[in-house]
Amino acid sequence: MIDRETIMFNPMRTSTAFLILIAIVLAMVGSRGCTDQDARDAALVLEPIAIENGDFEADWGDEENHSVLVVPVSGDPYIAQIGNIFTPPGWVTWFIHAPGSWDQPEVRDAHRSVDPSRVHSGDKAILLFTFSRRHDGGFYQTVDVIPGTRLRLTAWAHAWSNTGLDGYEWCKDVGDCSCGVGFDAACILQGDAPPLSGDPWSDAIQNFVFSVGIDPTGGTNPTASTVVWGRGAHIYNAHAQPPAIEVVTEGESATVFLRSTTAWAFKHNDAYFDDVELYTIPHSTYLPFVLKGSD
Ligand SMILES: [Ca+2]
Repeated sequence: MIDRETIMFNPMRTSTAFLILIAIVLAMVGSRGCTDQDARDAALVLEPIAIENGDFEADWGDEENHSVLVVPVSGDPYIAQIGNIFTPPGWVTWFIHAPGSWDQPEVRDAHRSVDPSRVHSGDKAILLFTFSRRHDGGFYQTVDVIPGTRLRLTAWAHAWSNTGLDGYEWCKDVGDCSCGVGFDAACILQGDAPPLSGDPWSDAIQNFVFSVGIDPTGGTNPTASTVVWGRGAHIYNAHAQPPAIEVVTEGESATVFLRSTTAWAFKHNDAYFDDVELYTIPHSTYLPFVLKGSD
């Protein structure tokens, strides 16, 4: 297990300047401030492609699937059956595996009846989590497509990112408090967060990165060079969308990926996903827009 203290923190007290900086950043980004695609979206004609169980409402019992793609940092990926990974119907769970550095997550439904803030729509979302360990993983699904089609993928996600930090005992283990942002809903583009400083509270903003990706060739290895990933986003306490990704398909199938990556072995590294949507963008609407936040 990675010792959080050895990786990131110096016993330095939070400075007033950092607290002010964090407050300014949070005020600027708001709860859904990761992208400014609204104007572009209004000009697009988007044609949905069916994603099986994209809203994560299906009962796990429909497939009773424990399948997971394990991706060693060296060696070939392989499919395993892991009992505490309740893979949602239509999807395959995946994770990078380097024991002690990148560890196996657990997966299960998140029910609105338990905590409505974890669900973007309907009665359920999906939860992927590690306890006092880091993870780099998510879900994938391969869909049939027409070669040469431009696809656009979006999803909703957020984290509960919580651990014990000196001076912030009021946040420890509190379900609607994430280290770095407190009780605020936050969505900050990767690269726009305050730089790492050794201050534990400020640095915690960068713990989680959510992103979506597409392999336009239909491959299922999330580490393959053919996967095109969108820009990451640090999202906490409430659902928001990391930047969408667009690709042009190269074959008759494409694979969509959801990803959560944690920087540190926080006690509660909980990632929630909901409402995955895939669209085709007709050629007539290929306008010279540039997606802010896309690489
Ligand atoms: Ca849902």
